[in-house]
Amino acid sequence: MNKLSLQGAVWVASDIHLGAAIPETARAFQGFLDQARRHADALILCGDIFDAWVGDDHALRNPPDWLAAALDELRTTARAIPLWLVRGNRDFLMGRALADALSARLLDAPVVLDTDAGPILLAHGDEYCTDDHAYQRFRRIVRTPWVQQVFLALPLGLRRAIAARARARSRQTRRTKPMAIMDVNPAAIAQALRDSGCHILIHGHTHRPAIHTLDLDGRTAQRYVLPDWEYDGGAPPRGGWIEIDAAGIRLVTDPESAQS
Ligand code: LP5
Ligand code: MN
Repeated sequence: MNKLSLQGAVWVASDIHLGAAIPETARAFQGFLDQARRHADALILCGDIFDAWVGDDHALRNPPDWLAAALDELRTTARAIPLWLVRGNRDFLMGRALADALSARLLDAPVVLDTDAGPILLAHGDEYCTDDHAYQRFRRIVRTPWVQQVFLALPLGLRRAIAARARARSRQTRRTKPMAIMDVNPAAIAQALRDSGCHILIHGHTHRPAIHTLDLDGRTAQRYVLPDWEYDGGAPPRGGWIEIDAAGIRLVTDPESAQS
């Protein structure tokens, strides 16, 4: 199991899904990054930072304006505090070239964080949605190294088309999928905690921010779910993060505070 020791105030956010048509979400996230630079000692972005990532080259060679602005903010943050990037199910193709260009570091998850609040298991969370067999099949395929190499060797335009097709298919299948199977499986969570030796888990992906208390073999454990970010959809704004320090772990879900 991967391990990382982080002292001081560690902030964690995920599921921002940065893309071309979400200016208000991008603005709120910039406000959050500014706060993190001022108040955190390290920042972990725990997956699905981007809406769909088709390879580092498209970002580094000639990024569209929205992406260039996002990369600048991330680079500014990484130069102020250590910035760790965890891959999610939308941006599992983020690579070393991107991390280096941002002065950030990739963080392979699941990972045990050794923090001032104690040991914490951290993961994006999609790996725990084990009842979603169609997704887990898709995940096994797209996480296969040779499949990724073949995909990354394709012309950028074709990669973008495949990603758009996968996004469309995902939106379509989600409409009919029972909500329950798109959440984490309790047995998978319990086993992950047992395997890690932790009694605290932080993950994102499900877009169901909450703090859950569970019994793990007679001991109390807690599962923190990170908020997703959505300021453009017309619905009530969603956003937030988790703060870890010697005083404990806090889930911040007040979207307005991301902008202050
Ligand atoms: O992402 P979201 O929140 O909508 O739903 C996820 C699961 N879906 C996915 C798919 C992603 O959205 C696709 C992102 C593409 C990134 C670029 C890489 C492109 C290919 C790389 C090849 C190496 O993660 C969804 C879960 C849901 O979370 C809740 O947990 O249910 O899972 C599914 O929808 C599973 C579907 O059955 C499979 C979806 C993709 C279908 C593949 C078609 C690819 C087109 C090929 C054309 C040649
Ligand atoms: Mn996700």
